[in-house]
Amino acid sequence: MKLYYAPDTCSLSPHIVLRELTLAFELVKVDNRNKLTADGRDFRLINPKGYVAALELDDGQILTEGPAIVQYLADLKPESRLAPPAKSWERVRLQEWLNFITSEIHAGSALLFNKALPDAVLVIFREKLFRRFDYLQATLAEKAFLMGAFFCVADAYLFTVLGWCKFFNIELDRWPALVAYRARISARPAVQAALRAEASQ
Ligand SMILES: N[C@@H](CCC(=O)N[C@@H](CS)C(=O)NCC(=O)O)C(=O)O
Repeated sequence: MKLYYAPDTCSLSPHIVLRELTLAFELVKVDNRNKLTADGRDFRLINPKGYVAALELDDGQILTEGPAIVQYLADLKPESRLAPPAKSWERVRLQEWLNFITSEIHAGSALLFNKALPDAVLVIFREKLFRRFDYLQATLAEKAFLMGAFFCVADAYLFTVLGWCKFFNIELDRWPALVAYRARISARPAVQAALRAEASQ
């Protein structure tokens, strides 16, 4: 498998999952500005959507969309318990979290990268995001990870998108459970390895 990624982006989530599962994979860096891969190919020919993450399977198929990729990966090694079994009620709960993260936190944060937006609009988006953080604070004050006691693929995703707060000068201290949650996940060897690998390429 090959993971097409760009540093400091949402592709860190499937990257962490690949390492948590100890699956064999190759990392291919993408320059998101010129849409070229590190080996000089046009990334839009690999993923016509033009964004990371994209996972190339050994049979050549390309899978996109972070929530789909991480579930596909977790199902390759169900014994890892990174996702509850398909068709279980718990799996629906996982999908509820993945959808919340992708539509409310990931998409909500991505807007803040837009330098063309006037400050008054950014304030509105920030406040909306903060209400989502309030909800996460209440949830994670009660449990170590989103699904309870065990780390799951949604935690890799939430960890990734919360990491962007540093780019927006958002201090997470206002949500102490989120600070503790990030620290807990950051200490995982697979997470450290993913961050090191992305920094060194
Ligand atoms: N819906 C996609 C969104 C992926 C996405 O937003 N990728 C960003 C990085 S976090 C990107 O590569 N943006 C570059 C672009 O859109 O040109 C997913 O959830 O995987």
